[in-house]
Amino acid sequence: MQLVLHQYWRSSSSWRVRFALAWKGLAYETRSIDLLAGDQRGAEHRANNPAGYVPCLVVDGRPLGESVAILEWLEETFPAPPLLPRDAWERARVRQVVETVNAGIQPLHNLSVLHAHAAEPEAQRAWARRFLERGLAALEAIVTDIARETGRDGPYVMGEALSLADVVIVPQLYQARRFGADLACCPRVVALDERIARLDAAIASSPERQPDAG
Ligand SMILES: N[C@@H](CCC(=O)N[C@@H](CS)C(=O)NCC(=O)O)C(=O)O
Repeated sequence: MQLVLHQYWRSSSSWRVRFALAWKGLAYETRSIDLLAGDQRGAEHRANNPAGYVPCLVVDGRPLGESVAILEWLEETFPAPPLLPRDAWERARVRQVVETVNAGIQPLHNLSVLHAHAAEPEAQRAWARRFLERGLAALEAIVTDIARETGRDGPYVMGEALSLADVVIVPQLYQARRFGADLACCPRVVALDERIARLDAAIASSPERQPDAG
């Protein structure tokens, strides 16, 4: 099976997919979509992903957009090593974390949203920080509640087993630091991030390791 990831080095949604591919030991090629040059809005990329965003995974010539749809497809197609728990309730808790990031935080600091909000970089950063800090405080409450509910206190969100919850946290914290968000609101998330970021799969998939890193 040929996997080609259309992505951008600093995109957190792209990093989620690279992290899962690395964790599952899957070989893939990359194509860089330069977000600063506007490649994501071009006809060629939109033919693959009509939303005009990265990432897009092209599987044997068939394109699939939306990082969470891609992560779920990867999990179903390559179930080992797993990134979702066996228990249905725990899977739902993992997805709650994933959607808190994917739907509740990341869209608000997306490039096109920042540009629509303001032309000045400092106003864009202030907007991003506002929603990052609100979202990360919610994420902190959720992962704290999961730890209490499961009785497992790390090293990862669901305990000993890495999950999609961890896969989305590391790229999100990377962006939070880029925008200068105050992380005092989420000490547990910061501690999780530090542990997850040490994994080989997180390091290999990190922005600075990508061929298009600038
Ligand atoms: N929910 C989408 C979000 C994709 C997304 O927002 N991608 C960003 C980079 S992380 C993007 O392509 N932004 C380009 C733009 O806003 O023009 C996903 O998870 O794939």
